[in-house]
Order: sequence, then C-alpha cells, then structure tokens
Amino acid sequence: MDIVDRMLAGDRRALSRLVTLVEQESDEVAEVMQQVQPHTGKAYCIGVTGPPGSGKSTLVDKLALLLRSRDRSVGIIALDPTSPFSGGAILGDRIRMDRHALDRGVFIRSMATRGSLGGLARAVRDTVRLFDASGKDFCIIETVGVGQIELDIVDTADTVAVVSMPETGDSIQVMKAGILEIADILVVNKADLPGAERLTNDLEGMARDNQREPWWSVPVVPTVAKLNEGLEGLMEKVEQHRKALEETGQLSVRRQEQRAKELMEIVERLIRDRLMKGKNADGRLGAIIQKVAEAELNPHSAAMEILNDKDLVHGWLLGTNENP
Ligand SMILES: Nc1nc2c(ncn2[C@@H]2O[C@H](COP(=O)(O)OP(=O)(O)OP(=O)(O)O)[C@@H](O)[C@H]2O)c(=O)[nH]1
Ligand SMILES: [Mg+2]
Repeated sequence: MDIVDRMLAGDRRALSRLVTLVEQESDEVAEVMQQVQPHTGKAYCIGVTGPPGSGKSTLVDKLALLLRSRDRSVGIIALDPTSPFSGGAILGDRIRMDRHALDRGVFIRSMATRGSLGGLARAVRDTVRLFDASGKDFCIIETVGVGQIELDIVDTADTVAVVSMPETGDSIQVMKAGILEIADILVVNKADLPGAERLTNDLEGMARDNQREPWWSVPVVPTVAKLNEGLEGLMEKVEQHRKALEETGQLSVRRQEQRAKELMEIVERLIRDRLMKGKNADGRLGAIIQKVAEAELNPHSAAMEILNDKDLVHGWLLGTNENP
C-alpha cells in the first residue's frame, strides 16, 4: 500500500491516517500490519499510569523533552478516559502538545475510550507498531488508573511506571494490589508537596515486601515533573529495567506472550462478529437464540447445539454462509 510506504518514509500525515484506520478497526488493518511488521521490533515502549491529576501528562511531556535532548525520537499515545476528571486536563494537554508540534521527532496522538475497551487496547498495540515502524526510538503510553483496561493496555509496554502523588496516599492502599501487579517503577511525583517522603517510604516498603521477579526490585523514584526535576533519575531506572529485561531474555518472552494473547483476542472477536452476523441472517441460529431467550432451552445445551452443528456455525465461521 502506498500510504504505508509514505509512512515508512517519514510522512507524518500518512502515519496519522494509518492510526485512524487502526482506531476505526478498518478491514484494511490486516494488510497494513502485514506490510508494517518487518519494520517493527526496535522501539522501546514505556507505559505511564496512575490516578487522575497525579501529573502523568506533565511527566510524559518532560520525559519526551529529555529523550529529544538525547536525540531520540518519541511517539506518545495519550488515552483520554473521557472521565469527568480529565475534562480540565485536555486543554493543558493540547498546550503541551503544541510545544512539540514543530518537532518532527515527536508524534502525539490522543485516543478516547469510545466503545469497546478491547478495541482500544488493540488500537493501542497497533499504534505502537506504527510508531515503531515509522522509526520512533521510544513509545510512551499515558493512561489513567490501574483497572482492567489499564492492565490490558500497559501490557503493551515494556516498562510500566505507576505515578502517585502525596495526596493519593489513601488511595494507594486501595490501588495497592493493582499497582504492584503492574509497576516496574514507582514514581512519586509532586515530591515538592508535604507527605512525599512518607509516601516514598511506604511504597519502598510495599515494593520490598512484594517483589515479583528475582532479577528486578521495583524502585521508587521521586520527581517534580512541573519543575523538570528527577526525570534523569527516572530515565536511568527505565534503562536499567530495559537492560535487566534484555539480559534475562524477559523482553522477548514478554513480547512473545503478548503477541500470542493478542492473536487469541483477535480470533475471539472475529468469531463473535461472525456469529452476530449469523444471528441476524440465519433463521435457525436466530431460532435457537429465541428459545434460550424464552427459557425453553438452557444456554449451555444451546451453545453445544450450535457448536456441534457443522452446517450452521462452521458455515458462518468459515464464511461460506455469507450470502445465504
Ligand atoms: N506541585 C506539583 N504540581 C505538579 C507537578 N507535576 C504536575 N503538577 C500539576 O498537577 C496538575 C495535573 O497534572 P497533569 O500532568 O495534567 O496530570 P495527569 O495525571 O496527566 O492528569 P489526568 O490526565 O487528568 O489524569 C497540573 O496542574 C500540573 O501542573 C509537580 O511535580 N508538583
Ligand atoms: Mg493527563
């Protein structure tokens, strides 16, 4: 495809349009990704997550500046959760983005949680690949919170930094399990505010007591993103984590697991899509669904009936019933 070639040659508008294709889950995505694949595998991906207002965007912005000062190119994906909290942040984000607008080494894309969360996670993964193929050295994903969506999304990242700030001290307890499950680095931002030291100590204790991997102790890094303080220290930890992942072989293990999981998700989605098509177009399938709806048939038996009927579902799954 022409547009992929243009993107590979550094055309930003082509990159932007391809991200849109991916976001819209266009039918062309498979072809695009086939062409993009050989050019991927070089970018390093950093996930930045944490509660609303903890300073993630400020931090990501400063991290991008730091990387640019080292002549590294950066692609940023900012996930706007369309939550009431972030309403005020959008303008600020836009101003920050404008600062990078003339810098060809930075590409920023916001994505909203519109419909399916699974769809968003897929779009993020493919966008990372597009950034990678377009030659970005680093990819940064900013997302709010530590719920299931974030878990799925930060899975994409090689190194995950969870940002907290002094006022979130109480919610840290609530997020504790989630944080320790995903954080490779803990950032205490707004270290200029009272309570930062206590939070740092608490997190250090938590990290010590819950070490996940023998080869990595999750560090706690204080930053004052607003004043551009602590960013070098953070980047140093990212590089250390990267080195540990590479030396233990975990980087390729993680990426392999991620790709296998992604495949299963895509297969599941395609089956579901085809089944939905069949539901509307195939009278027999519709009839079974109706029976279940009216409690005439239990859903377990109905599911087996569908799966055991070669003609019915296999036809749909293989696409041979496309035009009955
Ligand atoms: N005191 C202090 N304020 C900071 C620091 N870093 C960021 N802020 C401020 O905190 C506010 C929120 O910053 P953002 O970067 O928008 O936070 P965010 O986590 O991206 O917020 P959402 O995207 O809405 O979840 C802004 O007013 C920043 O200026 C810091 O180190 N110290
Ligand atoms: Mg933000």
